[in-house]
Amino acid sequence: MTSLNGFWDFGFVGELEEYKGIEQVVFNTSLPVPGCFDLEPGLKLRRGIGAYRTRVVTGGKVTLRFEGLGPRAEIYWDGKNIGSYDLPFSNAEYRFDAGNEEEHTLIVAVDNRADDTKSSLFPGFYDFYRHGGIYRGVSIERTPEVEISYLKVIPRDIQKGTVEVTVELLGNIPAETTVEFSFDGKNSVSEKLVNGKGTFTLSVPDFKLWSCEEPNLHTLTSRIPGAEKCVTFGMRTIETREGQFFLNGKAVKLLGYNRHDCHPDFGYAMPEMLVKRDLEIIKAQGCNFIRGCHYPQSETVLNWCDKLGMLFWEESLGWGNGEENLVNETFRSRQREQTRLMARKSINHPCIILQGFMNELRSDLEPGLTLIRELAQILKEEDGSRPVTYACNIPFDDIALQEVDVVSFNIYPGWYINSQMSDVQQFDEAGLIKALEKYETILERPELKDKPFIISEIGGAALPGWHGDVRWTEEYQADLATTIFKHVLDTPRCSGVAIWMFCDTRSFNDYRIPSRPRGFNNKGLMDEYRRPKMAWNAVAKFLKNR
Ligand code: ADA
Repeated sequence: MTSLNGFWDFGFVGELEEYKGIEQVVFNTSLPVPGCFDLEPGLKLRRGIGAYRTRVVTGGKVTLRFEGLGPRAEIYWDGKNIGSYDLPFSNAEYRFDAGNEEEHTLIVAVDNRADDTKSSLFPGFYDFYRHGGIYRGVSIERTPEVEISYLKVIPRDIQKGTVEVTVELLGNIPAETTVEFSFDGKNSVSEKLVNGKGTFTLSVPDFKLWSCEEPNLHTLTSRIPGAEKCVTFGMRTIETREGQFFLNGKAVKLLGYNRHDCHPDFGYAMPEMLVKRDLEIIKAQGCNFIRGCHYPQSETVLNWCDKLGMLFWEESLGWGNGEENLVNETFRSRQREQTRLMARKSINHPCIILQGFMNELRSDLEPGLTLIRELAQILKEEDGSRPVTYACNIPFDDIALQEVDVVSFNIYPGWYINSQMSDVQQFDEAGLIKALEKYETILERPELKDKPFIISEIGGAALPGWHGDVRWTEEYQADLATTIFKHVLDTPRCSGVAIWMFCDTRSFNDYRIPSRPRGFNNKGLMDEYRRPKMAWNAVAKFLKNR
């Protein structure tokens, strides 16, 4: 596999010009890949086609891989269109004949203009910025005759140290193939694949459990003649019963934040050092949980969560999708495709203890209910070892909570009016608790009573440096956040919280501007440069002293 990361030629056609096709682009500069072109000087927050070009020496059958880009792109090889990319943030593969062994030209024309068609997964109005760029790594490899395309490891018995391993081959598949496995580079065992597939129960020698405190990892290497694949995994189990989560058989409460994998200077092309630092400061505060809002995550994020022992909720891309999307068959099939891709790419990460989809979809409507069923079914087919959920913002009207394993509510008492509190200006602790208890009555329904409940979003904004005792001040946010953590810890029926949110995040600067001062969603307990607001320090103190 050859990484194509590095400097690519770049040309831009702004949205005020008519875009006539890739031939029109003048490649007059260079930009880094991964990167977001609309954060470059001169192009900051501009909309249009950003075309990236590189040269690759290869030939014959190849596989080109993207770890994630957005919002959409057309891909050209030697001037010929070899595919479209329309699942923002998803990993994608393009298999094609590269031609003769020589230098070829690869162009990725990223389009960050608004696509407000009903089938779009990333339309104009989401509350996080639609950056244009190649967010994550790109690589290419010659496609072997037969390859190990999938290797899944599901921990089954953490007393005995057994895992269920599934292997899939792709290419010119023989009727029978011998596959050799080794854990941590030793102790080989052989098994037989029939028609390129097989599932086996294997024992991990000298295994150590993965937990938040001791995140031990193992590797599994699989080999067939001419191909090899190695994955990292952790020995841990995650179960839901009696309204709680059990990690390795022990009840665990999830305490943490929603985090956008985003930065004002890098967009979604987050440098690894910053990712690691974010996770470390969340952990150092005393938290154990992150909801990766609102799209499939990078390997960088998930690898570091594995390494640091951070529990993670991964979800497919969605934001408040209404009936117009939910009845659109292309939208639905894109959701299904993205959800399946996400489950398969992330299958071996021990950090993922919850899988979700479609933040705040209209779960009060029949097409919402049927899509929830379909997506939950896909996650169960691909995995089955992790609980499934979705973040619901209409708890009293929702008709689909029974379809998933975990009940998750996005609720904003103390911030948005209509959130079971009147329009408070000064912090009202008793009112907040009363409002939370009202939501919690929903959990008394018989069909929900054994499901864990988490508050998947809650919080309020503070403008950094704005002080006083009313809404929008750092003091108000600090009181709100500490009261919420306290309530979650004091309430056995509540199995966790992801505060909205870790740090301020760029949002749309058009018609959302009245509620998004500075062009940012300001509900972070840190600002966008990860400088703590009062609430961050107040929560840290509270969690240390509990
Ligand atoms: C929602 C949504 C978030 C964010 C938040 C807010 O519930 O899921 O993405 O927009 O509200 O800040 O209003």
